[in-house]
Amino acid sequence: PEEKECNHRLAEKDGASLASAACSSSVPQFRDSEWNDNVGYFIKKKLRVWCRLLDGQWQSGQIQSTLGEEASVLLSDGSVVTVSTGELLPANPEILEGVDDLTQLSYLNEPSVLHNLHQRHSRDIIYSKAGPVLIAINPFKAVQLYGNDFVTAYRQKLLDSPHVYAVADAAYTEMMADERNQSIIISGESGAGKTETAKIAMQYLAALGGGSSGIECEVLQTSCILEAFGNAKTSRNDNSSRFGKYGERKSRPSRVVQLASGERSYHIFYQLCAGASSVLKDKLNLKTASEYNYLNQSACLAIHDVDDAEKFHVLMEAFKTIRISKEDQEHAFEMLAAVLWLGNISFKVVDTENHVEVVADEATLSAARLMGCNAQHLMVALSTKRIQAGKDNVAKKLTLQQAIATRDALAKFVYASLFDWLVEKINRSLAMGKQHTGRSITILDIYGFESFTKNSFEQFCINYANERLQQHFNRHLFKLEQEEYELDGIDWTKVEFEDNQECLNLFEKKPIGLISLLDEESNFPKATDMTFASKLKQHLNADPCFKGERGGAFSIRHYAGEVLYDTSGFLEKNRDPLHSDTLQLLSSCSSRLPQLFASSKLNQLQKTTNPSSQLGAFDSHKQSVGTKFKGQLFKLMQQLENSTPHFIRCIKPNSKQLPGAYERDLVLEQLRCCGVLEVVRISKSGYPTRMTHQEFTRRYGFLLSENNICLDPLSMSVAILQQFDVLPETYQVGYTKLYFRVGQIGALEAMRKQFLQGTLEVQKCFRGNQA
Ligand code: AD9
Ligand code: MG
Repeated sequence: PEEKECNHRLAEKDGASLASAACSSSVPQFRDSEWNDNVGYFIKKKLRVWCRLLDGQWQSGQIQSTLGEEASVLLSDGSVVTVSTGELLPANPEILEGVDDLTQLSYLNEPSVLHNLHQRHSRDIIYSKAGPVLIAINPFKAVQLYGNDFVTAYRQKLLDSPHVYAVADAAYTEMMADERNQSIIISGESGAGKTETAKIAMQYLAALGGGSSGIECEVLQTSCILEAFGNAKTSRNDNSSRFGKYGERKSRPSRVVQLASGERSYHIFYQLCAGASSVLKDKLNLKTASEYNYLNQSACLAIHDVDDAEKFHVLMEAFKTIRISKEDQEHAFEMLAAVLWLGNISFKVVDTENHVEVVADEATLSAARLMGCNAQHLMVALSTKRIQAGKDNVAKKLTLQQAIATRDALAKFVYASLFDWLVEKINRSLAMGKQHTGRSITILDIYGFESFTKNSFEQFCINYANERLQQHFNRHLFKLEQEEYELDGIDWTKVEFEDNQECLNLFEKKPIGLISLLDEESNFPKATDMTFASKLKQHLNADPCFKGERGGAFSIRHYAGEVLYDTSGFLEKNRDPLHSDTLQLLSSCSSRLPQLFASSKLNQLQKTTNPSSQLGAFDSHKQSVGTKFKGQLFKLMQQLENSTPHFIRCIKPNSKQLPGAYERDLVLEQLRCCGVLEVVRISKSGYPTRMTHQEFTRRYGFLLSENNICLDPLSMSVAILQQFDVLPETYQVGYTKLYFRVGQIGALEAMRKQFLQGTLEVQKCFRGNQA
């Protein structure tokens, strides 16, 4: 180690003496990709580089010498390694260490981006920017960045470091100034902090609403209600949002009927069982959570440090604040209890073909009573299916498996409808009683792009949605850039942007896009996942974004990379499992909610199919899950397109939910998936570094000879650029700013540093003489 230490010092000293001789040559021009030809320059100027070691990790260092394709590099820990020059990338000059905005970096390669975020994370600076995008790294601990003082500081622009508050403030200010709706789009993987971030944004907006006006209270109570009904404990997040207003989330209402070990169903079920008053319990014939099949199957009934009974009381208060009437609350609780009792309904097999009848026990009677239907009708609906035989309708008995599926589909449908109904209520309540301006800020908390080793229908839907959002994002970014360039008199045709329209066409084309083909196969009784896979191959193999793979798999080239999908389960998951018989049963109920749920489902169908279609025709006109998803997505996109978007990408720095730990590969993967690297790439293709002429001349003006100093800032900028032979294709001169291609400032900075060091040497010398 001693020897290494020695080496290191030697190198530093060497650097200093070299520096005094520098500063006469012109600035070399190169992009990241061409930089290998300029390794010599990095050696000469002792510039920092990133070096990929055998374990795949990047470390910073300085090239000492090169021989053919090999370079010897002095690493920052003092050791010297020999690597192929292909394993080297340029690192950023020190003044760019830990910058607020990644696009300010001269070199936007992966190690530089990762290092910058890591630096900030280790200092508890959890927010950064990548151009217009806010990056939020989950701290997994309380950070002192929120509260009234911070709200005030951001409101009054006393603070300008990246923050959710700054994003919320921009949305609010633009809404007021432009009279345009705004949207804050938050994405990231499970546990990355989307919901917390959404709440922080809401806190800010609520505080602007005037604190005591009551808006604050109401808005925050809203998230309390939505969390109770929409969130659940998963293995990755104790408070995971499993149910959103927009977009089917992973395993959407499936969570009602099926749980994995260590996971819970929606919080509200446990809260209700633990916290309901004895009067309410009697009314609902409610037992403890452990007695319900839908809750006890995962052997996980409680969450560490969470008191469900207390949460229930908080929820009741929230209902009161939001003005959900006592009657509506009770209707909602009845539906919850009905769902729980449905899960306890059992079947007995009556013949050798595994056909079943429903057991008429407490579960069946309670479920029927809570929904307000005839118990006999419920039993028939759950154990038979009416089919058209010639002109007649005949009831066919279901097998055990079919009956269970029918029962679970009913439970899921009731819960999903209840959630939608509640969201509607809350929105109406919030809109009431305020002088409604007609303008709004939508906060969207949406699951990010996913790529696992095995990807199924859920990933297919999620990634499709993210592809749409990415296009929205690209177009917005393009528009922003174009506007800025045009305003400043820059020729923007030299900036290239990539669009992902091809990939979207692959999903949406009719009649031979992925979704259409999936629907076609789902409607074909004899089809299997394998016939679906070969159909895709047959029709889509010429598509550049598609590739048929072996064993019923296929891959799609998404903006964030290629994803391999396994078709097994696709057809089943795409089919709407709700039978027309079940829907008929619901519309015959005497309780208000089941009726409402049935009629809104029928309405939805009539909008998308033949207006004359009746209940009986439901099965043949049923909308597939994929098509319904596409419809919801289009509606969402329409809403987003009518608003000014603001983007926040949440990053999970480690998979153990620990404060302080930073797993580079995990972060890199997320940066890629949530499009941050894409922003960086887009920035690279334009002119990512911008400086006003004033800023530029202030920093580099001293490099000029005396007779240029009196010029105006724009002319001075041009003079500096000319004096140092900066190639014209690497910059553009705007009215107010200079626009540089990526990497240019780094080279100018190196020159400036060397010049200053040179001056320093002279000064030292001078002072020495004086003494
Ligand atoms: V999921 O897709 O809904 O499973 P989210 O929503 O991305 O997920 P969530 O917001 O629930 O994640 O955050 C997970 C946990 O990270 C929280 O429960 C907090 O303990 C922690 N977290 C997230 N953001 C912050 C923060 N800004 N400050 C402190 C945070 N803790
Ligand atoms: Mg969440």
